[in-house]
Amino acid sequence: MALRLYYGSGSPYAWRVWLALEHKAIPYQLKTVSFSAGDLTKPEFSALNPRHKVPTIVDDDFVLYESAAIVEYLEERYQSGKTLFPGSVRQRAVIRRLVREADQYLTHSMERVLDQVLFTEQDQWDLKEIAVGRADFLTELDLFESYLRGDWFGDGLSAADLTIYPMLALCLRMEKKKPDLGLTASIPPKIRSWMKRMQALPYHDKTYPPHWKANP
Ligand SMILES: N[C@@H](CCC(=O)N[C@@H](CS)C(=O)NCC(=O)O)C(=O)O
Repeated sequence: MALRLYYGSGSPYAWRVWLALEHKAIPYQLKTVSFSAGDLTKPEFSALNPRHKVPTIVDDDFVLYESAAIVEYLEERYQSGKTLFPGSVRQRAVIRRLVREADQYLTHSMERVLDQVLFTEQDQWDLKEIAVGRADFLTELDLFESYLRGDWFGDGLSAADLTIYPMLALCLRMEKKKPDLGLTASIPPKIRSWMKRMQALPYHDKTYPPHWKANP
């Protein structure tokens, strides 16, 4: 049976895994869950992931959650398609470091803004919290800009790119709800060009969050 990916539209973590499956040309079945319908707390899903989060994969009888761990698993388990960790031992270590940095620091700043703009009623937005999160996020972007020396974050397209891109795309998407966030205008130049390369990937449009496609 094909590997199953439990996916939620708009989740940058689930998008990362979907991109990884496409990059490695691994056959998969996409099981889209609905956050609003409470699918993640239903018994069938809770039995797979006690944290009630996507992404979660089921590969034969093996269940795994946490996007970074899933991506590492896919790399080791499947030799198909292209590698997600190109380069030497040291270059691969840097890719892992970048994934950790994105998950730890970039995500933290992103979530400060996200919790307000996407998950709080507009009349209750804490504008100071948004401003602090936004400033942190831009500081992080500058650091990531300095990491980008060639076309990709690693020695070739890697797990680092597939981790960072969905996070940035989600941040820019927040401007739909709060246009004066001014994030798009503040993206540093190398990251701006890199985002265009990501958008040109053959599987970018296929994996673009369906509800964003429906409401561009
Ligand atoms: N550290 C986790 C984060 C996963 C996560 O937070 N997923 C969110 C969607 S972006 C989720 O499923 N949230 C549902 C909930 O918390 O109820 C990973 O990397 O997979």
